[in-house]
Amino acid sequence: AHKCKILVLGGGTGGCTIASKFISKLGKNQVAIIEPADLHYYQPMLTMIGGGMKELKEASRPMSEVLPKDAIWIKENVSKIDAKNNAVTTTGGKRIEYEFLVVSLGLELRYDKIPGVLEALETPRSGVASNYSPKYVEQTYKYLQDTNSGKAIFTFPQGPVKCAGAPLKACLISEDFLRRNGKRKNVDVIYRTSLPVIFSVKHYADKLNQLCAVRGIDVGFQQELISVDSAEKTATFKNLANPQETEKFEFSFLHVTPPMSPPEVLKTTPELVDGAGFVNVNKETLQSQSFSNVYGIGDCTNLPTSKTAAAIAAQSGVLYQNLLKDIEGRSSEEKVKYDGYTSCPLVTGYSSVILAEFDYSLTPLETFPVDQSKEHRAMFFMKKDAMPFLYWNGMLKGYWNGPQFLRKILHFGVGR
Ligand code: FAD
Ligand code: UQ1
Repeated sequence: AHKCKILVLGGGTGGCTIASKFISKLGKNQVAIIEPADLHYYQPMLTMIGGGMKELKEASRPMSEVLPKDAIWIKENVSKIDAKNNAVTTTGGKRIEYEFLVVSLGLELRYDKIPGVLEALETPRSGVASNYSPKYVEQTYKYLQDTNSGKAIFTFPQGPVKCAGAPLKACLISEDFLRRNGKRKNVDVIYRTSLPVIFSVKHYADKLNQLCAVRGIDVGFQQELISVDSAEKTATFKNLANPQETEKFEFSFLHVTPPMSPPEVLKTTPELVDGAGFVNVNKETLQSQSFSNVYGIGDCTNLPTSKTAAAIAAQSGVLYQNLLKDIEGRSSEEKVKYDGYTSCPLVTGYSSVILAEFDYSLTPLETFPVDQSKEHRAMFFMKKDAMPFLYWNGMLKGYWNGPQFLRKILHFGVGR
């Protein structure tokens, strides 16, 4: 069996960020990462690719160039986590023992849960696309260009999703595209969400509802996509408030946000997860509720905040401090606390963003001294041009813990 000090499961946003921080602190070979993928995707760019503002090749880099050079990269899938014995098994049959474990396995996309969706995504010229997967994101812009009439429909599934603003961003960008290309009057733009609200934070929800009304977007709540027929080009929705009631649309264009679930492999350790299968962590310290040498970060955890890379930036600073205390035998010291900070740059078109930022209390926690619930042009360029740079060169290298320090400077120490 291999032995390592810190073992990180997953080399995505959370895993890579944490691995970099500990490699900088502890040095060569003190961290091992299990990650099977060849490419690391900057997922927030997928929204921009769907709108034709970026190309797919800009969103990924080879995993080998992204993971910290001094870490041990095990290019395999985790097949079992044996937390009671401080060991993890890979699909290739390796057994790796650890002193400390960080779980950052992300979310699984479950297009398969809605009958007809996978088939439609795979059928040429189906008009069905999805920004959530690098495999289907290029279809969004392509099919959007092909749409000249009929209905363009955007969905939001039941259950947890990452970047809960992304389904609406897809809708707003597409609507702007159709408008700018003189096709808007011939296309109905329809947004159907399983949620009872457009956004979880009222401060932003009010503005978003207003925006949709002004732009003539037909918004429907508690409407879940339950099937797609790619031959007929129809999508059927269930009214969650009255489950016998369904509504069937013929579409020209359909953007699907898939249901998502925590990785299957987590189920191999029932003690590690909550009832829904998410890594069960203390919401302030990020330490596992069951194993004191295990931490969780990002989308695979049950942290009750919106699942974003921005949230992970803030989480990574907290996790690092707290785990370092454990490693250095300072476990009795008071732990640092995560406040639930998360951010979602709501791209509302080709030149504007509403920059939502909030915490566990669902009240705004804004960095900039302007009303961020309004559309801003500068925020659009921050999202499009500054964020990717910050992600690759700052965050993944372990140097970005979120904008908290900036907020404090810009607010002169006054307010939250
Ligand atoms: P991931 O980055 O998904 O990493 C999980 C890793 O685990 C993957 O590399 C995977 O290969 C690996 N893995 C899975 N199973 C196994 C296994 N069995 N063994 C080993 N490894 C495994 N966030 C923002 O902050 N702002 C945005 O504007 C934004 N927009 C988004 C738009 C879209 C369309 C999407 C999809 C996401 C967006 N996000 C945004 C969310 C953000 O990208 C995620 O929250 C973040 O990347 C999650 O990081 P993670 O480390 O938890 O998971
Ligand atoms: C952020 O920190 C982050 O992580 C790198 C993102 O993911 C890409 C974001 O989208 C945003 C908005 C932030 C927050 C940063 C600032 C400067 C408000």
